[in-house]
Amino acid sequence: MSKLISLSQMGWTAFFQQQLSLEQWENLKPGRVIAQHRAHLEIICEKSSNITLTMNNELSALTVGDWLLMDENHRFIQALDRFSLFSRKSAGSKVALQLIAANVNTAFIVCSLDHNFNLSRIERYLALVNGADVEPVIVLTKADCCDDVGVYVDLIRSLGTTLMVEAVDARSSISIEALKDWCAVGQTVAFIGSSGVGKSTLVNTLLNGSIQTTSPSRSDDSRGRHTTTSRSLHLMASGGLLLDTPGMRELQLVTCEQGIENTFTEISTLAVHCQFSNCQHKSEPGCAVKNAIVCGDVEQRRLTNYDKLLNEQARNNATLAETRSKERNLGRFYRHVQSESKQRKGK
Ligand SMILES: Nc1nc2c(ncn2[C@@H]2O[C@H](COP(=O)(O)OP(=O)(O)OP(=O)(O)O)[C@@H](O)[C@H]2O)c(=O)[nH]1
Ligand SMILES: [Mg+2]
Ligand SMILES: [Zn+2]
Repeated sequence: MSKLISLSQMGWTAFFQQQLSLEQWENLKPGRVIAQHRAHLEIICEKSSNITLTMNNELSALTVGDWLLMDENHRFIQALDRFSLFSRKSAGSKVALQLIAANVNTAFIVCSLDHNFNLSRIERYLALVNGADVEPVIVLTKADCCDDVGVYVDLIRSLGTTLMVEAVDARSSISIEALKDWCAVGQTVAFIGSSGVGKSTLVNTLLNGSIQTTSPSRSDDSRGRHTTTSRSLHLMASGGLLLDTPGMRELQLVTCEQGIENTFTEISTLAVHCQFSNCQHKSEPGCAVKNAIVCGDVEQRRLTNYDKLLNEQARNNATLAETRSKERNLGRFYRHVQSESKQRKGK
């Protein structure tokens, strides 16, 4: 992102402004993380060229999309609160929860109108997106290859009457015009969906016509060399910001029980009326959820998937808690060894 852009074009809103005192506003400079590398973060600032911050402990707690404050010498001062956050269980054992993307407004849940179409998978993505406090929009791709688009749109609407859904040919900029509403100035969008559904195609079509996206970015390292880096945040011609990071592909359900409840609101609402407070909606008497299934008000598939997702996130949470407790114990052990060795040296 080399063009000089304003704070509001970068996604700055009252939500961030209100976190600053007058003094901070006058003396500090807000910046937004647009790329994360092993050794540095790449930051955009209002009406200035990009800034590279060398990685340290504090900065490693930031992710793409985050806002931060710097002093006039571009020293990191403070990270700002996020309104949304995607995270995942890390593959390595060191950090258990890995941050993927922050301050995303809208997630396009991409699903193709072919054999790949799967309601339960879409519900899983919905739970993830709802759990991250991001607004979901279902994008049905390959509409050009499908004769019954309306049938699929109705199926999506059956998951929630207020769900946003658009059917498109991802290769055509005219066809994806309907997505522009979510891509206006200052809006940050991200993509989620399984392999082959057309995420990259959609990204390319959305970035078509934008000036700075196809050329590799340059960032100066300490020796004045230019290194080519890949950016995760791009400016779209429509004015919005497109966040494209590989981590979004491997998201798992962790700490998103609320996201699951929000995705299956009719089940959570009915559960309140079950006879027993700990009803599992299996074979308990007076189960309002089972009754609704018998009456045809709720699909059995919905309940089965709701259970499956809750179990999945409980399992992931359990291993996360286990990793954390192991780390704590290890920490205690190291401190103990250190203090013992100090004592020995002191003697
Ligand atoms: N006809 C048609 N083909 C599409 C559409 N969207 C994507 N394709 C094709 O589907 C194939 C897969 O699209 P990609 O954009 O690479 O899919 P992806 O989601 O990025 O896949 P991964 O990178 O593996 O996760 C490509 O050959 C695209 O040209 C569409 O709306 N209509
Ligand atoms: Mg791709
Ligand atoms: Zn019940």
